[in-house]
Amino acid sequence: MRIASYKIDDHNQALMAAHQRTFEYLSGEIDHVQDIIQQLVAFQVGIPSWALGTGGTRFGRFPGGGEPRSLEEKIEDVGLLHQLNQSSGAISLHIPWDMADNPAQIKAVAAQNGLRFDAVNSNTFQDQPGQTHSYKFGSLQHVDKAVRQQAIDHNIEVVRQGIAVGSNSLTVWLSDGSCFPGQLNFRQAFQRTLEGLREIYAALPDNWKMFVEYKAAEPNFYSTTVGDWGQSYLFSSKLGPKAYSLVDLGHHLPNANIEQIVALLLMEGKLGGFHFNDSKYGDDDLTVGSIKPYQLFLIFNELVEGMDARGMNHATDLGWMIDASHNVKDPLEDLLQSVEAIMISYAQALLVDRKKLLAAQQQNDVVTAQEVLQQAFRTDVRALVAAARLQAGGALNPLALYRTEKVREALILERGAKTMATGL
Ligand code: AOS
Ligand code: ZN
Ligand code: ZN
Repeated sequence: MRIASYKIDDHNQALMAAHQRTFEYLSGEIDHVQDIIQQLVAFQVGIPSWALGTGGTRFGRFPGGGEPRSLEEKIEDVGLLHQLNQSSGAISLHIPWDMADNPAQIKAVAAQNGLRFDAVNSNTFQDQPGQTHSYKFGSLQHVDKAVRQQAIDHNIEVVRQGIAVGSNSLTVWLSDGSCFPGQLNFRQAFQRTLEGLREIYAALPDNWKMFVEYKAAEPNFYSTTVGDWGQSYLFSSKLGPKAYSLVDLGHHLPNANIEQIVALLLMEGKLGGFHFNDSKYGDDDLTVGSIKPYQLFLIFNELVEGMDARGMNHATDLGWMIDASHNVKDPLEDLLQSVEAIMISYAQALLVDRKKLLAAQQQNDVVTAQEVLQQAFRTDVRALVAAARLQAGGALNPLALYRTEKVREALILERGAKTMATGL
């Protein structure tokens, strides 16, 4: 379904006077407002295909109805989000959950919805029906060459499918590791994994990137073969210039200083992209910005500083993707909230007075340095983000319009109340 454009116009007209008031006040406080708005308009976040259905835990899943039943419907859902916020212009596919058997048609549906394809994800953490070898004891790290070969072949097939739809990056997240001390020879597991990644890397087209995603624990609870940014960095630097680390915010040990990790990976030219989400305890995959918004801002602060120092394009030089889904919200509302949180943090990071911060750092003026950061973080930039949306043709308040248009109800009518999106 699509929302008629006059409905977006009517919605915007109804909110315009209030928006203008806050926007005018805010623009009086900020330098280069128009430049910032242009940067916000250009910034697009990739939506994971697996977050369009209701998430679950190993204890249960409570699907909400109207979930997409096919890849085309997943693309249409992301198209809806993009129509509302104009900041969700990409979808990230997960193979084999999203088999694109008919790439030409899939590409056409994406184009109709104004979307491009972000990184494609491989899956060697589940056994699929009819699969020859099991991944119970890992995939690329496995002691049996035949299992490793199956995982390599799968990743190469994912690249093939990605090429067919016009993606240009592969995210490899391995659940490989061990559950108990003694189970695994760490060094050999690393070397076997590297060997497999090298074969996959060799199959990448020249303009492709490989993102090596790391994760501290789960499903393996003693060791993970790509367990932290150090291991991911080792793999990506040994692989070559097309390989990068991918930072999923929920994949660190508690209280890890993620912004420092981001700064150093960026410095080394080895930061490839993000899986945004939020967490209280572990890989909770909660709505972005719902638990630790200051951390998210500090990460964006390092990103803006580091990307500018390297002359990078904020919008295009890293993969910006969400990896969040939960079991008690309408997935589309959850994603609207996540994208909004990302845009807010990015806008706040653009407001940081860099000269003043640098001077404070040079003078060891700790108080001023903190004030500079918190001045930006405590600025309510929602009107700025809304102004960018308005300029791009989106809705001033996407969530409100989603509700008044009864989008979920319409999707339930169209697709049924008992639908189950493919994915976890
Ligand atoms: C798993 O924890 C990772 O975040 C991966 O990115 C994974 O492929 C994705 O979450 C889908 O399960
Ligand atoms: Zn992830
Ligand atoms: Zn995860």
